[in-house]
Amino acid sequence: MDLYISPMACSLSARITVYEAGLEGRVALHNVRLPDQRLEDGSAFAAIAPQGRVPALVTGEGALLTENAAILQYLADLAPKSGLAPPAGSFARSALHQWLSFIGSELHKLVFAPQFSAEAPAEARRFALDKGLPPRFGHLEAVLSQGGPWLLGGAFTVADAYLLTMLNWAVHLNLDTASWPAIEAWYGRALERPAVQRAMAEEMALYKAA
Ligand SMILES: N[C@@H](CCC(=O)N[C@@H](CS)C(=O)NCC(=O)O)C(=O)O
Repeated sequence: MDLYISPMACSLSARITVYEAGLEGRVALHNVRLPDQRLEDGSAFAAIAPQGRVPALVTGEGALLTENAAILQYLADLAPKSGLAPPAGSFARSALHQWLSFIGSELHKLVFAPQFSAEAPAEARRFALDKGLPPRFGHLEAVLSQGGPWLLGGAFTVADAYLLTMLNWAVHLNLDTASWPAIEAWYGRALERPAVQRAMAEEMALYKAA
């Protein structure tokens, strides 16, 4: 199957998932140049994924799957023993879904997406950081300081992989995260994982070369 991603975007979480799950032999990774919506061979990304957003996954049967939350769970389910997603039907699986939704809507789109949009007015960016971020990171901080080490407790899941991309962006934006020590500690733990280090090193190299 084919996975379409772009360096240091939210799709980094899908690359991490591929490495955490040991799926390298089953999933081919393709780099998408988001600014011109082209693949590395110059062809149009829209021919694969008409919405033009990463990640996008094309299964061996040729079916297109979009939306990070769906793709991450699909990949995790290919390697159930990895523990990257709890079994379908369990409460823990719904808790995973809860975190993927929280990260995708409350953090990714509400807080961080405006920071990287050339069209977002400065006031919208400021509002997202000043009013949007603190209560949401506050919620995360409370959960991580009472539980952990990972979002769902003992096992690193695809929700942690997705959250990592948010923290990478926070660092990139030079946000002061000192008020959220449990989040900082969680980020430090995540960065120690070999799959995370490998994925980050590869994507940083691609990002700098772009
Ligand atoms: N709702 C989508 C959003 C994905 C998304 O926003 N991807 C960004 C990169 S982090 C993207 O492809 N942006 C390019 C664009 O919107 O033109 C998901 O959860 O997968």
